[in-house]
Amino acid sequence: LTDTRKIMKKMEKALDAKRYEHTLGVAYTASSLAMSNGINFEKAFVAGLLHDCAKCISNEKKLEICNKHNIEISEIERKNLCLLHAKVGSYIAAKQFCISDRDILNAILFHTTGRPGMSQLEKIIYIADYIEPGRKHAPNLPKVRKLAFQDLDEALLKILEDTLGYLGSVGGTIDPMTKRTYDYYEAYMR
Ligand code: DGI
Ligand code: FE
Ligand code: FE
Ligand code: FE
Repeated sequence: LTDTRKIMKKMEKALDAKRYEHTLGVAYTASSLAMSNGINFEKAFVAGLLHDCAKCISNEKKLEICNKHNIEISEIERKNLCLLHAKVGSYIAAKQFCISDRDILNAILFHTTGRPGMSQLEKIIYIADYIEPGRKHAPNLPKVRKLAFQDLDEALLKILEDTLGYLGSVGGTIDPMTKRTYDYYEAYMR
């Protein structure tokens, strides 16, 4: 793995102060979740540091990167360009941060929508993104925070449910992948 401190310095430059604070929150929360689940916490820390590496890139620039490197844009991403930060982030992690670990790249790629059959690391980044100490205003946060350290799958399902509920209430377009992930884990948990 590339030097963690170097990644931290680069992220501090690439992000605004608030987003960098969130990034550190996700990195430390993800490593804690990794520790309590007996998986590689250094990998979780790096994935946490990089998960939003494309968040402060303008929509125009994200589109430009996708066009230039033949990254496919789905219909829903085209309408909600913010969603693209996951795909572009995963690309940047590979190309600019020399991350070759597929699990880390997938954790970044699927951190916004999730996907059916997520790895432990993918779940941990998805959950840490939602519960990190600086995150506010999400419904059921105290409950989900507690749940996260008891059962990753239960926490994942609750976050997916609340995210779909939130998107429904504000009239946000639901990415088919978010719905598919919810349906998968809803059936899986029964
Ligand atoms: O980048 P962050 O803000 O840290 O977190 P994130 O990458 O999980 O993005 C969260 C935002 O993404 C939140 O406002 C909800 C939105 N989102 C998640 N799933 C979907 C979605 N937005 C749309 N339009 N459709 C989705 O399925
Ligand atoms: Fe994000
Ligand atoms: Fe998220
Ligand atoms: Fe995030």
